Amino acid sequence: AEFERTFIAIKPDGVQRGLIAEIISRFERKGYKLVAIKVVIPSKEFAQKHYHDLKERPFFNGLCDFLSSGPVVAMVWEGEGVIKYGRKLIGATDPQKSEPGTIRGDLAVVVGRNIIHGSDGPETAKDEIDLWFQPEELVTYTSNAETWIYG
Ligand code: YYY
Ligand code: MG
Repeated sequence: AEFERTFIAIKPDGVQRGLIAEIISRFERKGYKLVAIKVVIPSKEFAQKHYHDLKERPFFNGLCDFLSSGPVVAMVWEGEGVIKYGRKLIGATDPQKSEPGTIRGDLAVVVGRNIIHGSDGPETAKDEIDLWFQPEELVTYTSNAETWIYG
């Protein structure tokens, strides 16, 4: 089956803290399918493109400095409802307000170091996947588990 796709990135704090496997496993165990992954250090200009919607915000410059400060694990995850539910797995932007059980709720403390990014809707998911990945980097395949996840 073909489902929607979302862009998920483990930010430099998540990578440096050794949380890559922990974060990936939450999406994997849920039943979502990984269709692209790479490790990159984005340039500041690239970070500004990624966060262009926030360019008027006071934290924009620091945010872009931070995103470009080290390796990021960029991913595309696929599944039914993955854009919206992926945001649920991630939790509220401010980890102080994220529920326990969410990635930010369990693993982060402050908003400026909230370890993970996820697209906030279908439009941004498409734009962010196009920004971070070439089409040929996205792999279409059938997971053996699919029939057990979706029936
Ligand atoms: O989508 P999400 O990451 O949950 O939040 P956004 O409102 O898109 O902000 C992007 C990013 O900016 C957020 O993950 C942390 C940072 N940020 C901040 O440092 N201070 C704020 N008051 C709001 C957001
Ligand atoms: Mg956002």
